[in-house]
Amino acid sequence: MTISSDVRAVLSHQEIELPSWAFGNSGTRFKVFGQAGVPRTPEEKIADAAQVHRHTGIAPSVALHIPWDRVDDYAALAEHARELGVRIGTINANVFQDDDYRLGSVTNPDPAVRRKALDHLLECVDVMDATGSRDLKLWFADGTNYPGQDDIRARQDRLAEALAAVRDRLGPQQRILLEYKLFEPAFYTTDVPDWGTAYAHCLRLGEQAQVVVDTGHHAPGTNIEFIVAFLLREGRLGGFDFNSRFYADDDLMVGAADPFQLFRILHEVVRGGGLAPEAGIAFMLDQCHNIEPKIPGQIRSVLNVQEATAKALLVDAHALAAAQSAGDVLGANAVLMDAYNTDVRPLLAELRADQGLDPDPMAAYAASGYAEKIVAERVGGRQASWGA
Ligand code: AOS
Ligand code: ZN
Ligand code: ZN
Repeated sequence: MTISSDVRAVLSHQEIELPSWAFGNSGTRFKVFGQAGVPRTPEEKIADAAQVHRHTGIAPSVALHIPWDRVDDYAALAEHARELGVRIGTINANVFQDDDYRLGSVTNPDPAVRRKALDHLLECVDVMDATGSRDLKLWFADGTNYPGQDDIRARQDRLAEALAAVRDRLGPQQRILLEYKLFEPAFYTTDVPDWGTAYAHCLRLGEQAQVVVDTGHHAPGTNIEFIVAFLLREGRLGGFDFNSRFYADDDLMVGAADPFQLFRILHEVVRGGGLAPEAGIAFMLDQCHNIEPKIPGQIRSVLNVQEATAKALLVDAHALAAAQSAGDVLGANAVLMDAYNTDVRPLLAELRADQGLDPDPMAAYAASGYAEKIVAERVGGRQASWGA
């Protein structure tokens, strides 16, 4: 099978953003398994991300997490990224790790804690100014554990106030990406628990606020592709945090648990025009590689998204529309399944060869010597989650 020029064009400008925290040691609350050669600094995390881009050709940006990636000079960090052939992407704020945030950050009943949290969010916009980043990703761990613990409505008011203050601080090209999550770490109420809550806040905030869909943040059985279709149709899908899950927010490699779901999501992205650069959808990974090696884990994830995208692009849109309008249930389903069941790996290998890349990025990385080099050079690598 040869790849059509349209499909090739779309695939060749696809971009997937890597999270800096995927390269450091990470684990569960039970154990963090350290790996040799993990980065000690934000500069080294960016170098590892650049290595993923070198082999895949479609991962040209890396998301930072403040304060895990705090440096004195963010413009210099952005320059470092450029020298390595990548750029700094989304800035992720962190208002969940300080003792002060026990009862919440921007929704905390204590105005002094709310002020501290807001100051951090505004500091993140300063970082964006220095790095040239477009997006500020906001995920709040805020919520309550017990009925009656705090006033649900008042917490929404406090949230709205903080979000509006951040919105007012944004430059014209900058955006808030508001992420929702069903539960955890709060177990009774979460202040942004679902896409509807995020969407309602974004509507009030205006055009510069968009919803982020983290694929691990829903109740089991939730139809995520419906959410994607809806938000895209409303012009409010800002991006994805891709990962996969078997149970809750597992943060496993995207496409590992349910490649068919990933395909269904990307089909809706294609259907809604979300792959066009002007749609502004940020395709990000949000994963933790607890037991697998990190750089190959990221390469595998990027390839999984690319394969699902290629399959989604192979859906015969005319045949699908014809079957749908004829009420041909089985025929319409067959059109989708034909695309999903296509082995796109040869097409993608061909595309990479045409771009001057090794057709097999996993093998190319293994043969590159980079893994051995970082093990030899880096001693005392950092944990992703609480080394600032
Ligand atoms: C938390 O569950 C979320 O997925 C966030 O995106 C989180 O901020 C990210 O994992 C790193 O901070
Ligand atoms: Zn996330
Ligand atoms: Zn998450």
